Amino acid sequence: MTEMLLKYFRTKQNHVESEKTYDSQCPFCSMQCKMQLIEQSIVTRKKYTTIGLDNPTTQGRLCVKGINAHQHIFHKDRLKYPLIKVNGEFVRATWEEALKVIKENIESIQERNGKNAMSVYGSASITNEEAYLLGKFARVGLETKYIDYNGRLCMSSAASAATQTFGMDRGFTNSIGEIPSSRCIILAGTNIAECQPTIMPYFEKAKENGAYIIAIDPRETATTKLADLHIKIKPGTDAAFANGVLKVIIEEQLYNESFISERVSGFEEVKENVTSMSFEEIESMTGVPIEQIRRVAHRFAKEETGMIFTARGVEQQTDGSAAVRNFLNIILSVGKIGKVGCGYGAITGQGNGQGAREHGQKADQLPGYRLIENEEHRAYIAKVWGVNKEELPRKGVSAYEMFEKIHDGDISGMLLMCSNPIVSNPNAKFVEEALKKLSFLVVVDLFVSETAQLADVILPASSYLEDEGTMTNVEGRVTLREASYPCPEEVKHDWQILCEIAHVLGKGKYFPFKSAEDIFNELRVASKGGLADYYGVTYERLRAEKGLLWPCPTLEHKGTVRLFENSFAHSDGRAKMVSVSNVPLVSKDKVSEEFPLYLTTGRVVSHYLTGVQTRKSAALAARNVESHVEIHPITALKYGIQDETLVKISSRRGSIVVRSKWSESIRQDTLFVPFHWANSQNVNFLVGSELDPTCRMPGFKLSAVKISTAMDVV
Ligand SMILES: Nc1nc2c(c(=O)[nH]1)N[C@H]1C(S)=C(S)[C@@H](COP(=O)(O)OP(=O)(O)OC[C@H]3O[C@@H](n4cnc5c(=O)[nH]c(N)nc54)[C@H](O)[C@@H]3O)O[C@H]1N2
Ligand SMILES: Nc1nc2c(c(=O)[nH]1)N[C@H]1C(S)=C(S)[C@@H](COP(=O)(O)OP(=O)(O)OC[C@H]3O[C@@H](n4cnc5c(=O)[nH]c(N)nc54)[C@H](O)[C@@H]3O)O[C@H]1N2
Ligand code: SF4
Ligand SMILES: [Mo]
Repeated sequence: MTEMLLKYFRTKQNHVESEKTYDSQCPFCSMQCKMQLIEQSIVTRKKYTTIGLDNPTTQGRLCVKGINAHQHIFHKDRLKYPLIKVNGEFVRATWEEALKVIKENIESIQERNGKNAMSVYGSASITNEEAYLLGKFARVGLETKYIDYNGRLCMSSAASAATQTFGMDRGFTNSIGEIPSSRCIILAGTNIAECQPTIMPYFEKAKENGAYIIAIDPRETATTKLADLHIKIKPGTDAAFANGVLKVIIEEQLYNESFISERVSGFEEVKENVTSMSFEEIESMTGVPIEQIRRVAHRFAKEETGMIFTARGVEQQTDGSAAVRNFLNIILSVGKIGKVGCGYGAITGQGNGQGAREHGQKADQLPGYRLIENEEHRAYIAKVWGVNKEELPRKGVSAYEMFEKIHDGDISGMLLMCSNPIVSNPNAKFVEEALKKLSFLVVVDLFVSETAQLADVILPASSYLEDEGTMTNVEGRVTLREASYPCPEEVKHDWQILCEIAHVLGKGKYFPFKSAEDIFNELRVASKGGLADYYGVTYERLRAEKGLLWPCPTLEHKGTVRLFENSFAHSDGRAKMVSVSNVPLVSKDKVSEEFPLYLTTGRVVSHYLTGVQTRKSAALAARNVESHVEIHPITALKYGIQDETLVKISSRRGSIVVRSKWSESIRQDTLFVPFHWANSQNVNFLVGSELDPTCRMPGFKLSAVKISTAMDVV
């Protein structure tokens, strides 16, 4: 028997004929865990395993998505050559054919309807080099003002809040390693345990060190379990909650007078605002007892150190930007910033959610956080790009508003790179109709996503294993993603694709790049002197120093670990507090007799965004094969909903059918549906089109809905 076993293992081992390893970074969230793919050749097949690699941010950890990331890359449905739609069917094409169709269509659209009739929709899952190049491609290659990207749906509230309050937006004001030194941590609308799992040890360590952790979420989650105090807030009322905390801090004189007088403006205005409010009003709006509000204020103000983190629960609201500013007001009022263990963190979402919002993909932006409407900024970038300042287009509109422009007839062509907007945008039916109206749509993707199905041309892009480039992670650390796996068949890198399209459009001289590093070296110069200054960052340094936190303005500069130690980024050096109303400027969807429940949306650990990638991964798909609605059993009984049955959820905009999941962890007035599934399970059919007036963020986290068993309504 032993001999048989030995023989079995020996033969099994012998089967491994060769082994190769490839270093990369996970294609999913902002932690950007460093990883290695091990490829073993075993007689007729290949075996793949992913392991974590040590690095300063994630220290070799991986979560379930990272461990299984390679599965979608080797999936049979991966796009391997260009496709052109002929009579409604996709047919295989050569790159020459695809580029010819693209050239003819873009030229004819722009001749007919002007340069701005073409648009570009980008992504924060591409590298810094590609995000930078996409901005340049729109302004110089297509000469259109219409470019925006999926980060508008993700980071725009936090970004605009930090810019307005601090004068500058880098998600984390401190390095991630400072979290364990914080004595009081507020986690507002973030589910890090499922969404950035490898960050958890920093918070666990803080807790071991005695930190008091407060989590604000309408649901109990794996994250709220870590907390000492869970504030089970009514969705959409974080701004009012923060006003309550400020009111206690101000009325009980827990604020830091010297910090305010030396480093802050606007305090008096905030004081007046919260003094005019009543605790009763705040309690009834938020559903949070005054006692809890008081406990938060006391703890945060009195502990030696404290940090606040926000994510999409607070931010994806039509007053998301104001709500974040109100949390920043709390930090400023007690002077907890610019010191060890004191600061703010917007928990960035996508892999390059930070870097992709800095270098010109946004409608109003040029590289290095420069502004497209600022004459000096235009002049500087025009010079770097070798064009006339006057030739640079002006600012365009936000992601969702581009779909409105299509309906209005202003935009008739789009190049879409690395996004699936008919699943991820609010008012999804309207977005789908817009894309169908386009006379020409090019989609660059790894797969034929739901959106790609509507394209005229689909171009196959390389993945995280194949495409080298830099990504700026959750803490603002620029990292070099090594990637050396060969591109399958005719797949090309996103940056190569942009260069090739620019060439056929006669703009090749502006896009002479032969490698990602070439592009990075131009980005360095373009960002020089801007707020997000990468000039001192080089590939060589990134390899040697394991990443650098920006701003890093010179080759000798060590990178900036902690921001705002002595002054803020506004010209007077002060942070700007601002008074925030409990009632948002753009009214939120209201519950009524017909639509009596709040719906909020978000994520589960095993799937990523619209699920195009993770639904292709057998190990991940098996964990959640379909969508679901979390519903409190008492609410379920009220509406006759059994556990594990199909239910219909409707809002004023549409309906979906998903499976019920009873859970006592959610508020009785609230439902939760993840957004990783399409078609009849696409929760964005329910979400409305109202946008935050400051940053144009949609209100993904709040809709008024009704629920019934699917049978009742069929
Ligand atoms: N597994 C997984 N990880 C991911 C992603 C993914 O799709 N899947 N996506 C990545 C991306 S791009 C992003 S942006 C991040 C998102 O990361 P998170 O923002 O942490 O994720 P969400 O689940 O969208 O929302 C967080 C929490 O907000 C709560 N919430 C809902 N409404 C409210 C409210 O009104 N107030 C408060 N205080 N809380 C509320 C929800 O119950 C939820 O638990 O995750 C990244 N990581
Ligand atoms: N209801 C609701 N809706 C939401 C949210 C929510 O919480 N609730 N969250 C919002 C947020 S935070 C975000 S970030 C958005 C994101 O939503 P989307 O922008 O739609 O993002 P993905 O689903 O990741 O789509 C990425 C597409 O690009 C492809 N892809 C992956 N890697 C590459 C690459 O390297 N190159 C190219 N060319 N293609 C690639 C994938 O196959 C996929 O089809 O969704 C938003 N929508
Ligand atoms: S999904 Fe995020 S936490 Fe998980 S392995 Fe990838 S980068 Fe790391
Ligand atoms: Mo996101």
